[in-house]
Amino acid sequence: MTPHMDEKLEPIFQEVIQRNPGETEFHQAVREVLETLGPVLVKHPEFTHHKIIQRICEPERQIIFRVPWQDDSGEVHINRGFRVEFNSALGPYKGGLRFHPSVYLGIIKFLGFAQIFKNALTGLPIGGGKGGSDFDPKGKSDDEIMRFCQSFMTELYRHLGEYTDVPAGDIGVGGREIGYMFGQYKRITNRWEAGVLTGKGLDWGGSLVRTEATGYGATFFVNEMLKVRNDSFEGKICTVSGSGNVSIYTTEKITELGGKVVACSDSNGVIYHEKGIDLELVKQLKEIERRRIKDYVSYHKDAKYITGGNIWEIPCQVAMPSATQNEINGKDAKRLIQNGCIAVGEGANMPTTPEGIRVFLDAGIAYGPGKAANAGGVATSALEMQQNASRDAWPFDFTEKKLEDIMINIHADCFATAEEYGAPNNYVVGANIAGFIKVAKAMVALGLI
Ligand code: NDP
Ligand code: 2IT
Repeated sequence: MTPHMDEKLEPIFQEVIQRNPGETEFHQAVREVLETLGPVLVKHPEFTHHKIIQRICEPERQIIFRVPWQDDSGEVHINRGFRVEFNSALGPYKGGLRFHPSVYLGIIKFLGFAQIFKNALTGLPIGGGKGGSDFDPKGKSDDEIMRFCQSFMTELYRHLGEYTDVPAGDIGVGGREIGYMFGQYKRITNRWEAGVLTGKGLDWGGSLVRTEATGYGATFFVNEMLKVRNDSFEGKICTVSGSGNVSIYTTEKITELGGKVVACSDSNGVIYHEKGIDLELVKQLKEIERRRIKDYVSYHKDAKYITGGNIWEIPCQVAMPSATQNEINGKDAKRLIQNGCIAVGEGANMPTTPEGIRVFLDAGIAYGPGKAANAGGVATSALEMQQNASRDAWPFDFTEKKLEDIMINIHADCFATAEEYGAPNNYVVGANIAGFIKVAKAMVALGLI
């Protein structure tokens, strides 16, 4: 099915482009959602009457600020900080912070927009938001990271709160950065307010399973798509791009479910290890020593490092993009299909271009879009907020089971919604419509705000 924009929605989309010039990733994310909403407006004329689409495309609040900091030699640097508080109909703004040199408003807005529908799909009380900075953490000392995080929070704190806006990690932001930001928030506000950030350390308010949640959740989602096709991970050859948080725990869960991950990557190159990726080594290199993935081959002589390589050229049955946006284009998607790929689950946000998505949908493979497949991370953040609110800490297995149940429900919701709207097996249609309807109904109920 080739998506096309409904004639009522086309002028709304054109207005979004005009009002947000140059924000190409934001336009892409809005187009992907609006292309699926035509039939919803037929069933729900009240959404048109209340201008829900126009309202949902305009963030409730956008904050852009200066982040000055000093490096170890005393030189001053200026970065730009962002927080886009997109929609709070269902709960406090919730979504990660990304530190990467490519960050600008268009990236934060695409992530924030997708987050609204993703968070709604979890069924938990969280609105949508996203933030970050064009700061590049690569090569920075621990002290430099701390000073940057403190400066970032010195402005951001006034916009946060457990009932207002609750950030977490994303690219370039993990437990270390959340720690420095939590410390600065506590110092400025004089409040030990656990619920203000998620992804905290286990000794100071964090939740078991949050570190693993996005990768585990994405794998559970793909497992559900495979089950529908009377299939499983057992014996499947898989490739998982990236080598950060999402990639690592996707690989861990795939392996537990009987699959074999033969390749991972970073922005410089690809590791191919036919025997199966040695995950303990990847954890040691990336989580502890903060090194590059190319160092993997100095420990495994039978593995190959392909400088500047394209991981999607490696034959696999299941592909799980877990690095960044637009990492699979139309050509990559065709190559994956030709090589026998039967399932794609997006751990990353918007990793497949519109052309790539078309190829997957036309081929009829199991394609799980990010806002459904990677919702396990933010869902477990919401479980962390529940534990913080009750000053409780749940055991690992209990929390993992909750995560698995949430992913099973999201899959079932997307699957049923796609059928209901005449697009069976199309999880793009299912995820966009199911997520949108939950938010739209709440927006109608809350009045014109
Ligand atoms: P990490 O910072 O832990 O890891 C990011 C990985 O992706 C690294 O291997 C990095 O390589 C690679 N990467 C990042 N940017 C690029 C780029 N422009 N080109 C090529 N490779 C790149 O981040 P996460 O694992 O947390 O995030 C990965 C993806 O998952 C993102 O799309 C994020 O939005 C999404 N996500 C994350 C969630 C979470 O809970 N953390 C939840 C839901 C989605 P290098 O080191 O070379 O930069
Ligand atoms: O994209 C995402 O869902 C995240 N980076 C996680 C957000 C969160 O608040 O846990």
